[in-house]
Amino acid sequence: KQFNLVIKNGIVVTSGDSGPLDIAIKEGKIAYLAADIDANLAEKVIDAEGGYVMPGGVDAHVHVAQDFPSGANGVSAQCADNFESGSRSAVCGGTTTFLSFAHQNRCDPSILEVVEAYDKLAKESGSYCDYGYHVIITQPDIEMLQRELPVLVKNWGITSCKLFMTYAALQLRDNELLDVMFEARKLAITTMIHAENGDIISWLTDKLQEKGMVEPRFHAQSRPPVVEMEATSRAIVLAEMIQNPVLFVHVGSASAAEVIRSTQTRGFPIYAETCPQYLHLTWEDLASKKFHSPQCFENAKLICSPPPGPDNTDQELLWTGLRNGTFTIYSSDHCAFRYHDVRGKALGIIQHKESIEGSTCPIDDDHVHEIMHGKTGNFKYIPNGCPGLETRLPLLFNYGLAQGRITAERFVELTSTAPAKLYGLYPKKGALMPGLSDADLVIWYPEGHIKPFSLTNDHLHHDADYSPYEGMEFKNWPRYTILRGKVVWAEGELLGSKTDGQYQKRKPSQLTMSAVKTARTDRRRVATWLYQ
Ligand code: DUC
Ligand code: ZN
Ligand code: ZN
Ligand code: ZN
Repeated sequence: KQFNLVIKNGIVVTSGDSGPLDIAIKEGKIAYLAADIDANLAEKVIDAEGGYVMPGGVDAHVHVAQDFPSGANGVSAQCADNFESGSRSAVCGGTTTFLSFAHQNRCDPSILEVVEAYDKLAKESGSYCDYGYHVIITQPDIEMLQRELPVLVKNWGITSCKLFMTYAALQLRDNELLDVMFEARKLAITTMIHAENGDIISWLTDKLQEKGMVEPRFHAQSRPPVVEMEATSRAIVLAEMIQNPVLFVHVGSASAAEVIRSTQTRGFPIYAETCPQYLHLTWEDLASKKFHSPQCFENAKLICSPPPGPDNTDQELLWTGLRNGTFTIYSSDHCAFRYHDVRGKALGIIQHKESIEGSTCPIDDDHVHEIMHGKTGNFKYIPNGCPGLETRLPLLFNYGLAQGRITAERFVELTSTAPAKLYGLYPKKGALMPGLSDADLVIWYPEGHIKPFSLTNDHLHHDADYSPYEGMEFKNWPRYTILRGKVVWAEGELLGSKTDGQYQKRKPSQLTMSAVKTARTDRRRVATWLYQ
C-alpha cells in the first residue's frame, strides 16, 4: 500500500491554519495532506470523527533522572521520574518530544562528562518518546566553556543552557552570567534563565525562620513577585549588553511578564515560558484551600519555584501573555518529587527534625508514611517542583482552548511549533510538512465524546504519588498519540514501548539569533564593541 497510516475526518490544526483535512503517513513521516484521502491506500486508518489533529506536544522543560542539592546538609533530592516513567507519562498526555536537563554540579569540572553520564541514564532506562538535553551550568570556568561548548553543539546538538540566579548551590553572580552569555553567543547557544534574586530569598527565608514561619505555605512569602521581577530586569540588562538571546523559563509573576513585555515592545527580542502551575495555582492553594489546614504539610505538594502568584489577578495577566505573544512557549517544568519519599518532599520534615535535634534522623522509607501525618516541616528543606508532563496539554486544552481563552492555532504554537523552533527541532518537530516533519501527532476526542471526569493520580502514568491538579474536571484528553507513525497511546491504552524514543540532535535556535542581529537597541545600554 501507498501509506502506512491515514487519519481521516479530523480538524487538522497547525500554528498557522486549521481545516478539515486527512493526513497520510509513510515511513514515520508526514507524507501528504488533502481534503479526502482514499482509505484504501493505507494499511491502517484512524477515524478522528471530527476531533482536533495536531502536531505532537514538544515539552521543552522537563526534569527526569536528576538529583538536586537540597537543604544545608548536602543531602540531595531525587526526581520521582526517570526517562522511562517520565516519557511514559508524556505520551499518555499527547507529548511526543521532551527536552530535559543534564545538570552540572559545582564539583563537576566537565560539562561534557555530565552529558555523557546523563545520556547513559537515558540509554539504560529507555524512553517512550523522543528526547533531547539542555545543560545546566553551575561552574562556568571560561577555559572549559571554550573547549567544551563547541563539542556540545557539534557532537550532541545541544544548543541551549540553563543558568540560575538563585539557590546557593547553583546561583551565578552577574559576572559569571556574563561569562556564559558571552561564550554562548559565539555559538548561537540559547541561554535559559531561572530569574529569582537568590540573595533576597535567603534574606527573607532567615527572617521567616526567626519568626517561626516555617510551614510549607510560607515558601511563597520568601519569594514575593518582586524577587522574580528584579532578577528578570537584571538578566535583561546583561543579555542586552552581550546581545545574547535569552529565554526566561517558568515565568510565574505578572510583574516579571510585564518587564518582559515592555522589553519586547522596545525592540530587544527576548523569549519567555510559562507553565501550568502559574495558570492554575495561587498562594491560597498553598495555604491549603486544597488540603486540610493551613498548617498541613501536604501543602508541600504544591511547592515550586518561582511560586505561583498571590491570586487570580496574576493568573489572568498570564493568560493574556499567552494570547498576546509575551510568552513564546508553554512547558510543564515537570519536576516531580514523591510526597512519601525520604528523597522527595519528606526531606522537609526529616531535615527540619535534624536541624532541631542536631543529629541524623534515622528515618527510612518504611517510617516516612507514619511521620508525615500530623507533622509539620520546614519549607526551606522541601525540594521545589511539581509533576506536570502528562497534564500539560490537557490543562491548556480544557481550560484554555475549550474555554475560548486561546485559539486552536495558538494552542499548537505554544505547545509544539514555537518550542520546536526555539530549540532547533523545526520542522522535523512542531510542524506537519510533507516529507520534512516526523509523523508525531496528538488526536483529541470530538466535543462531548467522553464523560467529564475528575482527575485522580491513578489516571496518570508518572512515578509521582500525587498531582497538583487532582480534583480538577476534564472534558477532553488526548485520544491518540502517534510517534513517528506508530500509535503509542489509544483511548486510554499505552501501546508504545520504552525502545520507541530517539535522541534528537538539535540545530541552533530558529528564533533567536536572527532576531538578535536585527534588534533595535539603545546604544547607551549595549557594549557594541564587544561583538564587532
Ligand atoms: N527550577 C526549575 O526549573 N524546576 C524546578 C525547580 C527550579 O527551581
Ligand atoms: Zn528553574
Ligand atoms: Zn525546571
Ligand atoms: Zn501518607
